[in-house]
Amino acid sequence: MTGGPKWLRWAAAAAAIALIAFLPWLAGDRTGGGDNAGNRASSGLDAAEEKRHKLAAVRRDAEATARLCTLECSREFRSLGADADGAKLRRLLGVHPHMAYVRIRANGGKTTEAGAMPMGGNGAWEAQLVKAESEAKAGRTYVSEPVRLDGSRYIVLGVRTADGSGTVTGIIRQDIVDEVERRQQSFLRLVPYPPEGRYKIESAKPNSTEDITVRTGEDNGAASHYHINEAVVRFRSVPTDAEMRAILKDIDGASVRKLGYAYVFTSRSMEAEELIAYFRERWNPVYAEPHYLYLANGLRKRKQDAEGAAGRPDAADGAVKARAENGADAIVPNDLLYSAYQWNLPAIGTERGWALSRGSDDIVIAVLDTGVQLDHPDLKGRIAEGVNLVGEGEPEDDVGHGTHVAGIIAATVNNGEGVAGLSWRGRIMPVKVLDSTGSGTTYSVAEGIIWATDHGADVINLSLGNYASAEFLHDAIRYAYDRGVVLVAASGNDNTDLPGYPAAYPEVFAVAATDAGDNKAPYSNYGDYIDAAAPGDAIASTYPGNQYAALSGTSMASPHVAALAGLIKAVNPDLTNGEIMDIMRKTAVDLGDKGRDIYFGYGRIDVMRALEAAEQTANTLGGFRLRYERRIEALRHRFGFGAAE
Ligand SMILES: [Ca+2]
Ligand SMILES: [Ca+2]
Repeated sequence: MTGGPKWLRWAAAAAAIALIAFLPWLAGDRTGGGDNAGNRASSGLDAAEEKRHKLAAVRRDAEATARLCTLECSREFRSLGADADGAKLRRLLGVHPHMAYVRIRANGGKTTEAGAMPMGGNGAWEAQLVKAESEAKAGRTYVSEPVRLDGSRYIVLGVRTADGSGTVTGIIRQDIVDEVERRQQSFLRLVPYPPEGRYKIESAKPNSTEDITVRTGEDNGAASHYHINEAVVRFRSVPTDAEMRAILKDIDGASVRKLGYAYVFTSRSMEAEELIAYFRERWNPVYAEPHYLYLANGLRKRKQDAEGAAGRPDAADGAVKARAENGADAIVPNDLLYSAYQWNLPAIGTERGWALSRGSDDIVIAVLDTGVQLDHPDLKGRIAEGVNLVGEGEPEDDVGHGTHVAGIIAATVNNGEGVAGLSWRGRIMPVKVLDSTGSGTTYSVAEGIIWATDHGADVINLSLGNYASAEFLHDAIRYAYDRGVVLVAASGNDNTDLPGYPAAYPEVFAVAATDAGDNKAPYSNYGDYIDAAAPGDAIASTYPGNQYAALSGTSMASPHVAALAGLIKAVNPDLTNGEIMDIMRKTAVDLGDKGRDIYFGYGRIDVMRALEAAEQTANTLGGFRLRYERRIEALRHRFGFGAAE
């Protein structure tokens, strides 16, 4: 999945600030935003309370993830018949490597098994399995208490097959629960993240290189991270070869990389501060700045079978039940985990919105993140060509964050399995800009934004951020915005009003997180740059290893908005990115203090209201001529013909 010639032009060089995925955060008690409005310095939680909320969120996410895992495995077990042979069982274990051992006992007594009991098996496992079989035979689902063994967590599960022909029992490895807990501690920044020194990066006060030390997760709230020996420079005119040689000599240069308008210089001996001073004194640049680190907070358009442009529901979508709700039709999908866990979709009017549109095959939403599990069964057919900008090979997810974000947008709806995404149609473009630690540089993020734009993304989701504003990143944002892309970003998980970037750039739609009671999520960042809020608490979605996990964080809120932007564009492809953002703001449900406020922006997004507004523009955006002109204009922006830079 590498790019074409256009990409090579951008890739000719290299650079670096780090962005971190804003991962999961927490929920719990209701903390109303309204009564705190006007208090810019605090959202009413002190550090200890914030930490307590975050720990509770991590615990809840882990527990919910264990339940999702158990429920999915039960479904797989139940769907087996007692006549399934060993080969079929082994295939099941191949798809679900967390199923360590499975056996079927037919009513007649015939036994089929696959896999191996952990630690070679012993009497304790056998006793649990026999108990599970006896419960299952009586028609009860059996789930054991978690068993800890050799660093892993297991449960024993037993069910009766759906056709009543026998029982299926097994030993399930639930390492995903520990992993979610561990990752969430980083993403909610309960622990210092990323580890100091990982990239030769020091923590700094925002927009300065004054060193501070990050000792606790709390310190992250005021920290930026940058490369010690690097600086990003945009010159007023492109340096000649001779000038570039002189610069490299002056700075004891190890390398220089170019992306877009900027250069990233690496010195063998000079530190960022000295490098910046040198460039400012000698070269009068547009800007010279540190190369920051960003942290997770979380083209080709291949035409699939065609459908109406607006993706209107049709009979081919199958067994979806409609129910009357507030006078409008609502659509309830059959995905296994939907009704019990996906509070976030009905909470924002998604079910009623689907009666208006379920998306379009033409829409591509880029997920700039840790990659995506490309063959996850609930994302099958929903992945467009992507790219890995932080390593070799495919943009596979080695963290979990990106796969979770992708599922919120596009997990296959109404396939009886796993979860439902917000859009039934359209595809995810996986752009891996964060590495196995969940962090990436300004360079990789800027590179990802430009790559996605050049390869046809309609929307870019950025569940990542840093408290430093980098002109270098802002250039890339403007590049995408000027070409019609809708950019959506998470505000961050430090419960601070310090503006985070890219969310706080004016071209970017900034998303705060709410819980199931429409309260501000205790961890969610806030400020006057927030555009809207979306659900971020205990959100169920896809996870690597063909699994499902519940995570919390503004990283989970942002993809709800990215998906909505895609649905709006499906309803009316002629809308500009600015108009799509306006529709999402104007149709948001006001929360907290009346009108726009620092916790919810314009309010919590509403899919139904937004799609209704988009339909109205489709009906009134007068006539063929205007539409024709807009399409030409959009093409001109996208491909640059005749455009002024
Ligand atoms: Ca599904
Ligand atoms: Ca409000």
